[in-house]
Amino acid sequence: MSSLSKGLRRVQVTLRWDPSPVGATATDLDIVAAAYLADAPHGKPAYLVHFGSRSPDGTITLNRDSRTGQGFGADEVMTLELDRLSEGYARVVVGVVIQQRAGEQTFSDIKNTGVRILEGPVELANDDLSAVPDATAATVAEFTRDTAGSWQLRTGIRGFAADPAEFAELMGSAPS
Ligand SMILES: [Ca+2]
Repeated sequence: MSSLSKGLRRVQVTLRWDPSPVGATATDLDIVAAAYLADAPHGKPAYLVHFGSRSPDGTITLNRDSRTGQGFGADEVMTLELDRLSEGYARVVVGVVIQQRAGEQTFSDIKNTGVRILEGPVELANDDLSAVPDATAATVAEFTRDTAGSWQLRTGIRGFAADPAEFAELMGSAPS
């Protein structure tokens, strides 16, 4: 075991997208995090964090929420204080979901998406959602606690055809 690998401590996930054209209904994407307990890492989430739901212990926070994608830089920002999560939690999955009040939209309808994962000034991942054009939601990051207790990141985009409520139930499932 390398003593240099201390694991992740405080991570930010940022999301950006271009607003829909003038006259079209606004496009609303949301960052969602789901925390899982060690005894059910792929089961039902212990809790969810999104624009309408906070983490019970304040360790995962949505700092910025956008309903349109307008403005410069990151439209949504979530902070995960992994080193403060209680030992009962073994896994946190972060995803992006399209709110469907404007009708059925997929990522192919949304221009210039961008997802970045940062720890302080260090960029851990930088991707977009173009790999899953037919999806309405996607997981973008998986944080797991290893046997030494350190948090590790697994990146990769996995698309889902699910509404926000269905996605919340499915986002932690093991890949089929
Ligand atoms: Ca939003």
